[in-house]
Amino acid sequence: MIKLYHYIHCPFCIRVRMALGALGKKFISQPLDYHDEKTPIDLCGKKMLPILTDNELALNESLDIIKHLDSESSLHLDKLNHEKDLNQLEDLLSRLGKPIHNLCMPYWAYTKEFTPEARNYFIQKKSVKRGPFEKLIQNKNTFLQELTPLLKEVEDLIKSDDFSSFAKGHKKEDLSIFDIMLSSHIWGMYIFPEFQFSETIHTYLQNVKMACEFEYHEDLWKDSSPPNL
Ligand SMILES: N[C@@H](CCC(=O)N[C@@H](CS)C(=O)NCC(=O)O)C(=O)O
Repeated sequence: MIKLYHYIHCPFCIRVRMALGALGKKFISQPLDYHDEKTPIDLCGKKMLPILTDNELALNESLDIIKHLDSESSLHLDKLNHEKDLNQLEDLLSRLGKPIHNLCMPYWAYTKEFTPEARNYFIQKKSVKRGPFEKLIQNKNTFLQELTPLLKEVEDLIKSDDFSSFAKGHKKEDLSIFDIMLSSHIWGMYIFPEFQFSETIHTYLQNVKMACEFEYHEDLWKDSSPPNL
């Protein structure tokens, strides 16, 4: 059976989990400890997830994985060939990434996903680029202010005619790779205390969730052990 190695919080991993759900593919879900360098390096030569294994094959780019899974292009993968639209989406995702990751990383780090060892590794690694996590929390209002106009762009994109047919009628057959790329990238904000998406974005995300049978945290609660804080 195909197996997905992933980090629960990682937007690129969520992309693949959403695609697997939308395609109705059964898979072995393997959340990985963030400090485990050996497993991804043994599989693909570098420490980067998601990784999907399928018999002898090990793939580690989210879009390559989805192309491999969706050979019939049910997720309208032809959209990836429209360079202008793809560049526009990827540019927005990268601008969203900075405030979302600055806001969410300190909270992701204290979910059950992270053992104390994994948390130390994560905080140390991510602080190099972003600065100390306590400063990220102290500066949260700055990042929330940065995020507001970007989420307005997301809302405009969702409402625009050419980006998503799914957003209009929430028909599963209209769900595309663009819906998955956008949703997986902003999903993490659900963890940020007291943050609320606009009604338009929340409704869109919840419909994507349904179409993808996506459950963000379920892997962490398969057994009854308490959070490893
Ligand atoms: N282009 C890759 C990006 C994947 C990626 O950036 N993964 C991050 C997690 S969000 C990672 O594995 N980072 C390893 C690390 O920071 O140690 C994809 O689309 O799959």
